[in-house]
Amino acid sequence: MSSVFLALGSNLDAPKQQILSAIAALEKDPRITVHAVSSLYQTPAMGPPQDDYINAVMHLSTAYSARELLALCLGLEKQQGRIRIEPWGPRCIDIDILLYDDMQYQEKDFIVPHPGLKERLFVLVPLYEIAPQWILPDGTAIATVLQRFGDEEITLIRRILS
Ligand code: PH2
Ligand code: MG
Ligand code: MG
Repeated sequence: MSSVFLALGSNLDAPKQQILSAIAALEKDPRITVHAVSSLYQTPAMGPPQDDYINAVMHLSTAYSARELLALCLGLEKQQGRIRIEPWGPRCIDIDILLYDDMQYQEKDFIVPHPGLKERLFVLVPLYEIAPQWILPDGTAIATVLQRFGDEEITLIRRILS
């Protein structure tokens, strides 16, 4: 079994419901055991001007390989009606693999850990909530990464539902 953290994000078509549906679908999968789900956070959009996002992070164990899990996540996005228009544009659901064990993998279509992990407070804050002691594959603690950000920025990541 592998230990995985996923990031979920939505800012279209009832974002809160989109996140909860994706979590429910993952919980139902017989090859996935969910250990923890963060609170839901309302976060300012990174990228072109658009509505705020709802973001969350979950921790699970799975028998799926990283590639299998990626395919599953993309399938769930499709099932929930995601249409890819612009790279950083609004989306009804985005499910990203943040960490897969201590894997460090870099291909054109798939990079683990997620390349934005250390720069995105909308990922770091929920990740820290459920895994405050976690060490990233490069040896950095999540807590240390978070310390680089100011309190003002961090307060923009608003917990809305625990
Ligand atoms: N996802 C993006 C682009 N910008 N901004 C926030 N706040 N949350 C996201 O999940 C997000 C984003 C592309 O994946
Ligand atoms: Mg994605
Ligand atoms: Mg993403």
